[in-house]
Amino acid sequence: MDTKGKKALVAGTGISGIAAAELLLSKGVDIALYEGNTDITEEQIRAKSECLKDVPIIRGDLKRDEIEQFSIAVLSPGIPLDLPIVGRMCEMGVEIWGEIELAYHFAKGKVIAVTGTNGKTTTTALTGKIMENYFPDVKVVGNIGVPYTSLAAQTTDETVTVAEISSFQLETVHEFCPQASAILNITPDHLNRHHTMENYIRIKESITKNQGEGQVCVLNYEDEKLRAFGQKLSGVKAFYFSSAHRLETGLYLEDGVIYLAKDGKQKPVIRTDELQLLGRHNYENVMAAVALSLAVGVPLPKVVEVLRTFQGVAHRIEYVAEIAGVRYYNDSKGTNPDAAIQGIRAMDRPTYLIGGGYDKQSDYGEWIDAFDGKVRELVLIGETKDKIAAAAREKGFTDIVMCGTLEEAAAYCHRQAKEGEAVLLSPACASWDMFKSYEQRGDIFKKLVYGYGLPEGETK
Ligand code: UMA
Repeated sequence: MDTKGKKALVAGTGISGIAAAELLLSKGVDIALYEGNTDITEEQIRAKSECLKDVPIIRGDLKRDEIEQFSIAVLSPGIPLDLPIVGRMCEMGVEIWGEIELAYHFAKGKVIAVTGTNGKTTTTALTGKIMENYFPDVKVVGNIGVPYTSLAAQTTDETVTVAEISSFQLETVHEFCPQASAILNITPDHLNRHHTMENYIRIKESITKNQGEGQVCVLNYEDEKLRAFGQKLSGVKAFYFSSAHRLETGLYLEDGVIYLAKDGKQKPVIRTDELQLLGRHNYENVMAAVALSLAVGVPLPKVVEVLRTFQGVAHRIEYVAEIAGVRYYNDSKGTNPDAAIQGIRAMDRPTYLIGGGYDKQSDYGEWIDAFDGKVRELVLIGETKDKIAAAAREKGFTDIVMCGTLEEAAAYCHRQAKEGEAVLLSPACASWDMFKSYEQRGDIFKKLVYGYGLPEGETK
């Protein structure tokens, strides 16, 4: 694929669309911007970047005579491929690129790519920190919140780029080829966009599609689909990690110690009580990050130095404050039932659980099973609140409270929770029905909690 002499349409004016537009303009490519949401004005779009001053902007529908001028369309991850305008562009022979593909096309150096339903952000952030401890130039990009296109032009042959890649982003990659990739786990998520689990799995596994000899794909041995997938891989080498089985070759967890095994010989890497991260899912993230780091040549002692100090990421089972003996946790990144299961599992006290949000057509049964007697009351908000309440009642859980807003839900929990209990925001749903992002939802929750008063001497 080549961008020379072609006119490109950048679809979506969120952070990835704007970064893609800036990259294309800096490479001398003629572009126009498309925004489907007509509530967003031209002025608002232009205000996002100085270089958009003279760029044509199309809003709302995209007609055939408008499409004619473009040979490439760069889609933001939030734009589904089954949208009528995308179908129209495909029919008219427009090449569809994703923002990740565009960045990769212009980027240099080595790429490490992390996907999976849950744990991507923690694994990407930790891998990034390990890389920074060894390589001189490291970029951490992708779904984690920094568009790859925003940094692609700054990369050199010496750069190591660690990219968190979502299924939305994988749908539109063509030549993207990481030196080392990881698929952490695959459980139901985003089924309203990908329609079937088979399709979702196929998209996640496509992270390896251009990988070959000398490259590595790190896989979770405890995920049966991924275990089988690794056995089918050819060219690219599968490297497994396991939190439940001793492996002949790979990384595994046994009796609170992470081991590196090669040809049946074991070497302890670190004890889990030396880590700042908690929970089995996090030990899996740690093993994936170690495997990725070894795959690109970081010496084990340089890896372990970072493992000892890494504190985790915001919005993922994040401790907010303890007020009057009640501990508040923000797990706004628990955007699907499986992630929220990790959230409630991590609680070691009776918990007021705030859930609900944007409807991704998830099944909430297993999440409710994971309450395991720990949930005092389930406080529901958002588009899915009735659906979750019905699922909970079906499972015999009836301590349910309905609230109109996050403010109302947090205030209710604050009034009810007693010393020794916890309040956890872990919605099991995306945020898009009421908030711009899960970050915004988590930040608002933290602000509300801080508003209840911090104990003497404690700072935010
Ligand atoms: N838009 C349309 N038509 C549509 C859909 C969207 O025109 O049908 C427009 C919107 O009106 C808006 C723009 O597209 O103007 C938004 O684009 P976007 O949704 O792709 O959002 P960005 O701000 O570009 O952020 C994207 C990712 N968003 C999504 O995947 C939904 C961010 O992931 C990512 O951090 C960022 O690129 C940088 O790479 C967020 C996310 O929620 C965190 N990801 C999902 C998840 O983690 O579950 C996959």
